[in-house]
Amino acid sequence: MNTEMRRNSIVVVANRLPIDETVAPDGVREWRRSPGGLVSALHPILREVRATWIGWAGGTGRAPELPDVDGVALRAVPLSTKEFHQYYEGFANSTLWPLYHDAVEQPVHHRRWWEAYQRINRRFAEMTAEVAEREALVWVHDYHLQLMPAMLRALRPDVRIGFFLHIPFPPAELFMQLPRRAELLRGLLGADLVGFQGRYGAQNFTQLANRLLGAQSRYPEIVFEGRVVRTGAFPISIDTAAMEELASRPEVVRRAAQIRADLGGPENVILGVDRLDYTKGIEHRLTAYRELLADHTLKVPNTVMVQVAVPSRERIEHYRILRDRVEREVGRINGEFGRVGVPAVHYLNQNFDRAELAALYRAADVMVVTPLRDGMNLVAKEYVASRVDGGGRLVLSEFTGAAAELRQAFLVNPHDLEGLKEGLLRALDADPADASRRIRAMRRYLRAHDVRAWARSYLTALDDSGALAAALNNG
Ligand code: ADQ
Repeated sequence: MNTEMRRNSIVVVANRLPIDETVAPDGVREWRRSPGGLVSALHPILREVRATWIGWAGGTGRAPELPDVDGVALRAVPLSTKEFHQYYEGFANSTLWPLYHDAVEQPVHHRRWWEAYQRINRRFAEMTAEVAEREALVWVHDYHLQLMPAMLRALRPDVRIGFFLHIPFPPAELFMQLPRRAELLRGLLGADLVGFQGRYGAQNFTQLANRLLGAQSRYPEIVFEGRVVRTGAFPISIDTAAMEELASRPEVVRRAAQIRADLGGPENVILGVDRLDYTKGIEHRLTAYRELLADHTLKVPNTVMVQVAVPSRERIEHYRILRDRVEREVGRINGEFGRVGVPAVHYLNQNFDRAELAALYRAADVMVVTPLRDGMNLVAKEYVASRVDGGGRLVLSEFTGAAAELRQAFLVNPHDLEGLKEGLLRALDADPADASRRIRAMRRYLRAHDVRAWARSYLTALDDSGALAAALNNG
């Protein structure tokens, strides 16, 4: 098979398939493409080639047979209830997730979890080996599947393997805490290209390969077991044009006005939108807001805050504790500073559709994004792109990947409570002309650096034949 042919076939491997099972009111079950996320990012690319997506469909027990989604074949990997607990909630989300996010919560280690992680990675590798065409491109995503590249290489040395990590890759001091650190690193080094959100991650990885495995490395290349492994920074982005289009719709503009009216027509609306996760710094921003109310710098009902927190991973202890703490803080703020009919914080623990999110973004004078550590943070990018009116101000934590790109945001260190309060006030008090100049500059940046540009740059680096890049440029 010639090179031109082989690059016309791609396998995407991610823990989750890009679909959700929905149950209609009449009880009929059907699979729908998940909104947003990777699948929209990859859609324009997957359309041009023969594509298969391998991942978990969400339930436990037997894997369902799935229909193609927009021309992409889907293959479900089964997980038992025990495997879900040990591999997904356990090793992925209670060991790796906290450790890779600066250990802001204590990582939990269990040997059983590691065994399950190995077993599930092998299952993903075997299914990929079975479906990948000869010399296909395989693109593996995220921390759930770090052992998979090397396992796949052993089974299918002909395929070209890319890995992309969506979350931060930690510095050596933290990574070295992992009991099975060398194996994890060897797993990743099975790839031809290991991509990170930022340069720090790529450099941490390169140094560790050298220190732990004695690999010869000169950034961005690592020579390991006689092969060259490339690494690099590929900051992910959003579908900027789609966000702009959505935010410009008359019904979204009307809805944004309605939201402001429902909030009592305040002068300032401060907004937070996050998955309910302890890395997102939700409590830090609530505390900053409470103190600004307490010293009368801000007043209800002139200023109100809306905090949207999507429930996530609620069976894990850390998450349950966080939810209680956030709810207690919201209750405290409302108890002290709310008025009858006018809460100081509107707390919404729900999922919203894209149009409602866009309306919230457009209704907010100030968006506060304060993670203690975040690989990228797409919410910050979505907010900026939705401000087609040139309004809005973004307060952004320095510890997000997005901060390296959205330089015109009001950057803050969320650990520094005084600094966070000051950042909020700087944003609220900014001269409208200055605020609008900042938003416009960031919007320009996001137009040039959208999710398609991200996927194209990653796949161009992965595909040594150049054939895929040519197809993408024509497409
Ligand atoms: P996440 O930690 O999930 O992603 P983020 O990048 O902010 O964080 O993405 C969250 C997504 O969920 C956004 O697209 C947002 O619109 C959506 N969302 C948030 N609240 C919602 C709600 N109430 N209803 C519906 N949708 C909601 C991980 C990493 C990030 C990295 C991404 C992509 O932790 O650092 O940016 O992957 O690589």
